[in-house]
Amino acid sequence: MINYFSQDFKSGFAAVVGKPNVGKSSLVNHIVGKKVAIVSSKPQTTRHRVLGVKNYNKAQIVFVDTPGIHNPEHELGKFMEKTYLGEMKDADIVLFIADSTHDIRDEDEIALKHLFSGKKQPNAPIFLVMNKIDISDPEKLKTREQVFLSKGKFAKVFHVSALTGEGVEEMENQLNALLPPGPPYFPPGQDSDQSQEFQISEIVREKVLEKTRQEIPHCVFVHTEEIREGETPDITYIRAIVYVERKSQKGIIIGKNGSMLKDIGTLARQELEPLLGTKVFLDLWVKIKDDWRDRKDLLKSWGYEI
Ligand SMILES: Nc1nc2c(ncn2[C@@H]2O[C@H](COP(=O)(O)OP(=O)(O)OP(=O)(O)O)[C@@H](O)[C@H]2O)c(=O)[nH]1
Ligand SMILES: [Mg+2]
Repeated sequence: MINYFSQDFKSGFAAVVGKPNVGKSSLVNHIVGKKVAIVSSKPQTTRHRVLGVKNYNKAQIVFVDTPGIHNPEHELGKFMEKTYLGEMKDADIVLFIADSTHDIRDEDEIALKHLFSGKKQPNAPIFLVMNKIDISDPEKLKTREQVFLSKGKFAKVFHVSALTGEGVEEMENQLNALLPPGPPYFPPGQDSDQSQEFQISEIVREKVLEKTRQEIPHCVFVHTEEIREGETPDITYIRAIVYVERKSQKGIIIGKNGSMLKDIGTLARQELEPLLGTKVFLDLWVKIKDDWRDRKDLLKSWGYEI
């Protein structure tokens, strides 16, 4: 039970950073015990910072899930870069997540460069978190860990699996011990800071990522235009637009006789109904916005403040 009024309360922000697809969002979801960030097998799933709040007896840690670090090729990528660099700089603790199932890659090197040199280098202690230990070879893990450790000064190393939870509680205990004194940032019961509209859009985008391949995941943006509750008892009407960049992409998402869009809608509805506690009528549309990832004005209106 959290004791908010304790004199010796501790709190802090832990930025979760690393290259795409290493399991940052999965780890934050596991810790919070709820899906606060969407997850997929495709790189660059997370585009915004997502908060996951975890309360302990006399402490609160705000885990900040960030977009995977990569070389930005579009204005959207620049927004993502600005996001993770800012979060890294402001954090009390930085968790650098590495995928223990493969050798260090170029994008890890980019991330390490940001961590240990450059203008936005964090002042906070940096922890190396070797993730996916449930499927990694223990000997190779040791060698890989040494390579990461040779790249800069890490305060500690943790071995975890965001999927099974192995090693996560032990890591949380150690993070707790290091937190600075301070009051809680969020009230009881609040485990994230996302609007309902953003959550809905992200769930729909996750289902698009799940069902599609190759270039599609990167060129999709989902905007929830309308949420209408109470008009029909126990049914929430949601209109969401799936934006893509090309006509061919629109065709792929709609699928033969609309079958792909129908599947995406069904999967999204199955997740939205328990979240909203009502039945959901999901009105999904696919539209084309040429090169939206490079259009600053559009990105701004969609909440990507560059
Ligand atoms: N076996 C295993 N798979 C994992 C683990 N953690 C994450 N994954 C899988 O790895 C993939 C990527 O996970 P995400 O949590 O989306 O990774 P991310 O680092 O947030 O990726 P970006 O948002 O693209 O930067 C998904 O398919 C997850 O199911 C783990 O500990 N073990
Ligand atoms: Mg993510």
